[in-house]
Amino acid sequence: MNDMVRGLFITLEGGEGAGKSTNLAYLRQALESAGIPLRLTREPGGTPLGERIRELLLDPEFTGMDADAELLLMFAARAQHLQQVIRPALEEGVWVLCDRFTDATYAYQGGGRGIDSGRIEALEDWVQQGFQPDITILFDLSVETGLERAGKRGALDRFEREQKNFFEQVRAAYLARAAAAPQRFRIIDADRELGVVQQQLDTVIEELVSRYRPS
Ligand code: T5A
Repeated sequence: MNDMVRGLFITLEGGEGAGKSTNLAYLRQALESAGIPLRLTREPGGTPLGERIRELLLDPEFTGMDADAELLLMFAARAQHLQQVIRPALEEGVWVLCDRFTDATYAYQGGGRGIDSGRIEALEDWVQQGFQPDITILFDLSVETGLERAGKRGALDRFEREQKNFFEQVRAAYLARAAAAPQRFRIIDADRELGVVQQQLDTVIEELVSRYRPS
């Protein structure tokens, strides 16, 4: 019998420029220092096929992409990611820290694009078969702050070129998801300066480390 302890699946979510990448490095350092075997990955992407799909999704050349095509591409990349990276790592007892996952689909394609959540649920059931993150850290911040931060990084991708109202819908959808699943979500006030954001993360890190059970 396999008595390996399954790894924890942790996702990071938030609007544009929320600080996920910046704080992924912080989380990594803290969890690895505690001796936790870790795999960092991202969506869309995380596999060679997924990264190619990501290029298509972010390319401003495809402005006006059909919303269903966008949704299906997200789940195509996700199916590959789950099969090739996420599930095998978790089964080996490795923790997976993933920059965005299906909550982003509900927020961007559901909230932002207005796709009915029932259709997203149908794809989620098909691709994930009930599989969910164990913990989701939501970096919540005002749309103004997020876009200002994202804008400082240079050329804007296809999503970052959307209107403010789109991002307001994204934020509202994320907060609604968090309110509906408080046991899974940890909300970070990401509008604050980095040191204060990381103080909030320290509480989450303590909780995560306390859940680590070496096999
Ligand atoms: N998408 C994704 C969907 O539509 N549906 C889906 O299902 C999925 C999975 C790509 C896009 O795909 C969409 C959503 C996205 O638009 P992405 O690459 O994760 O996904 O998108 P971004 O939000 O653009 O991710 P970024 O990596 O670009 O932003 P981050 O990681 O949130 O922000 P980060 O860490 O790069 O920080 C941005 C800037 O702010 C500074 C940083 O130094 C950096 O310069 N910063 C701060 N400044 C002041 N105070 C703080 N507290 C700061 N924190 C960070």
